Parts: sequence; structure tokens; C-alpha cells
Amino acid sequence: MTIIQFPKDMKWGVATASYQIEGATKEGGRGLSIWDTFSKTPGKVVNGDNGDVACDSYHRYEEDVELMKELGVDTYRFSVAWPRIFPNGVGKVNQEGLDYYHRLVDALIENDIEPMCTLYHWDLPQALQDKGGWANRETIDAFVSYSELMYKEFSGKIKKWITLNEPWCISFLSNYVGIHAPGNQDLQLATQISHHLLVAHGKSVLKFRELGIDGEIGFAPNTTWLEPYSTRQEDIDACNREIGWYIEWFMDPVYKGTYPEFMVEWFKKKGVELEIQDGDMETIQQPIDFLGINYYTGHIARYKENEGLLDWELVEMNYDRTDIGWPIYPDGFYNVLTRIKDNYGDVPIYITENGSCYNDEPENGVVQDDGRISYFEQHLTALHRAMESGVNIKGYIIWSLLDNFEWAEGYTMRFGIVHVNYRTLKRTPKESYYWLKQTISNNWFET
Ligand code: NCW
Repeated sequence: MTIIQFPKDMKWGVATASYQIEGATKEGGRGLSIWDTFSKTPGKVVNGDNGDVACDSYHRYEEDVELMKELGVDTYRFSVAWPRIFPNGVGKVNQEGLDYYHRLVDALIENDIEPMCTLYHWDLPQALQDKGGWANRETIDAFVSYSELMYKEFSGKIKKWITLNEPWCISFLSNYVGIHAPGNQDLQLATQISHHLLVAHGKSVLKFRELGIDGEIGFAPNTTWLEPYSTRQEDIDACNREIGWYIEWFMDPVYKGTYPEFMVEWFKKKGVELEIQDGDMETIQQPIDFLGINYYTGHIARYKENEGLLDWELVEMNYDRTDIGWPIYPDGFYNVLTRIKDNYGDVPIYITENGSCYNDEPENGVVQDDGRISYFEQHLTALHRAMESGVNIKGYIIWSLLDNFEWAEGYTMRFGIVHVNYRTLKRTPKESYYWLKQTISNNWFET
């Protein structure tokens, strides 16, 4: 038996995202988002599911806050639906949208839960997509106006801000792989979008500083780990490319003001050329207060000529997988965090998402999600090891408080520590919720 003990000032939180939980898509003056359009396009989402009702958190946020209070977390990471604030992306502000987030934030503060606000977790106003979306640099300005309004409106109430959630997903998954909204399959476009996102992030941080807002700001890239199958250089290089696509592609510009040469070269080989305007790299390299890291899975891989974009293939090692099919690879979590420390030094890090998909259902009112408990044990152990190696971890935020609309998977994949019955909207805390409650209150657990 080993005790894994966390520092006294460790923050514990849960996370959600607007389109995945709010529902009420036609209420409160909200405009359309690209996910309304995408989910209603036949063939894009499993079972033709959409976020019209989701967890109905727009109406049931008080119950959700109650669940957090009972769990004992001190942080709630949520996202704002941009089309609730600007139904057309720019222009007229929708007061009802602001009112909703005031009600939510006030309820959190009353319960001693600190709000951590993500400005963009994928629900772009459709009106902006109609003009090219993130491929159009006007969307950068629209994002800065939207973030400026939010900073001013919630100044003094929200002290932790995240500009973008998972810029890799916003650019490459949505515009190259094409399985998320808006669903393009164009590498040149996707890569250019990744640059526009970073400029939008940098400009938003600049605005935050210019306004002198009291608080901290960062962004939250998604990460993964590929372990080379052999010590052959080509296997090592192939894995490095995949890891670099998530880590260095998005973090080097922010921390170093340059794109990683090995990736620029690779993209060039694939016919991709970035258009970078004067001043862009300086804008992107604004100092941030913390880095948000999302980590879920890793793989073993080896070089394979002309396989996919980055010339690698998976090697099946029979690792356990979660119900969404992602291998469980806690060493990858440690490796990602130490690679970031090696690259960028002692940057403060919040784990802004970590969690797992298990589709256990209630039996006699109990959801026995042992797989999820084991996942938390393994990943918290890896996190602790990283902390002992000197990685500056400030907090751990669980994805997710609730089962919710899992994008292209619709409602078939459940990441919540609280079960949601999508017919009755009843919330049932799972066994992992009670395990976490104990762990959070102790600030340690035993393995
Ligand atoms: S889909 C995804 N997720 C899940 C989602 O619920 C959350 O909103 C996201 O922040 C859980 O955490 C993130 N991430 C994308 C995973 C990439 C899938 C790669 C497919 C490659 C073809």
C-alpha cells in the first residue's frame, strides 16, 4: 500500500463545456452555433443526436452546483457559448446570455467554488462560419471583441480565464480529419486555422493585460503520447512528430515565438505553407499565467512510410482501453508533463481535463464505474510522479462533472462522474464521484 499525498494548496475541480451540457439552444436569445448546424447534418453525429436538450444545465445549473459542493471541489471549469453573448458573432449583445452566466457564476461564488471560464470550447457562432469561420482573420477580431466584453463584464467575479480549449481539435480535427464541426478536410486550411487561433489567443491575452483585469489567463491544448516501438531513429522521429503536432506546434509559438522547425519542414513536405503576417509571432508570444493541459490517452507506434499525415502506425500492445476505445496509458501523462518542463521550464500548469469514458448504467440506484476509479488512481499516481520530478502542477480538473453530449459520438459515450438519464435528466453520482469526494477531502489516496 502506498499513500499518494498532494500538496495543501492543490486545486481540485470539475469541467464541462457549454454545448455539451446546456441545452436550451433556442432559448434566452441564443444564436446558432456551428454545432447546431453540424449535429443536424445527417451522418455527422451518432444516432443523429444534438445538443438541444443535453443535460439541460441552462435550467438545472443550481442542481449541478449543488453536486459540486457536495463533491468538495474548489474549482469549476465551464465554457461560455459565444452565440449566447453575440447571437451573430459580433454586433448586438444579448443581455439574457450574460444574465445566465451571472446566475451561474454567482451560485458558484456563493458556494465557495472558483469559476474558471473557457471562452471558446468549440461552439462558434454560425454567422461567423458563414463568412469563413476561423479561416477568415475577421473571426480573430470578433473573438477579441467577445473576450473583451467578457473580461469587463465578469471582472472581479471570474479570476481564471482560458482563451481556447484544444486548439488542435478546433483546427485539425475539425478541418482536416473533418469529424467535428465544421467538418472540412483540407490540411492547408486546417494549418492556417491553427495559426489564426494562436493569433486570436495572443490578441485576447493582450486585451486582458491592456484592460488591467485582476486574474490569470492561459490556454488549454490537448496532448497525447506515442511511445516508439523500437529504438530505431525512424520510430523515434515518427512518434516525435505526432507528439509535436499537439505540444510543440501550439506551445512553441506561445512560449518561444516560433513554430517548431521539424514540424514546419514536415508540413512543407506535405505541401502546406503558413501565411504569417508581420507582428503575428510577437502577438502570439504574450506571456501567459498558466498552461492548461488536457490528457487522456497514449499509444505505442512505429514508422510507416506514407501512413497518414505523419508516417506512423499504431502497434497493438493490448493495453486496456476505455469504452471509447482510447488505450489507458498513464506513463504518457508523466511523459507529456516532463517534456513540457524540459521544453519551457517551470511553467505553472493546471490539468484542465483528465478523465475516462465508461458507459456503466445505474443498477438499483448505484453506478459501479470501477474502470473510471482505476483510471483516476493510475493517472493521479502518474501526476504525482511528475510533481515529484519538479513539474509545477497547480491543480487537477476532472472531465467531466456530468455525462454529456460527446460531440460526434452523441450521447453514446459517457465521461461523467455523475450519470445523466437523458430521458428524465436525473443525475446520479457514480461510485467514482464518491471515490473522488474522499480523495479530495483527504488530499491523498491509497493505492
Ligand atoms: S473529443 C475530445 N474530448 C472529449 C470532449 O468531451 C471534450 O469536450 C474535449 O475537451 C473529452 O475531452 C476532449 N477530444 C478530442 C480527442 C481527439 C480524438 C482523436 C480522433 C482522431 C481521429
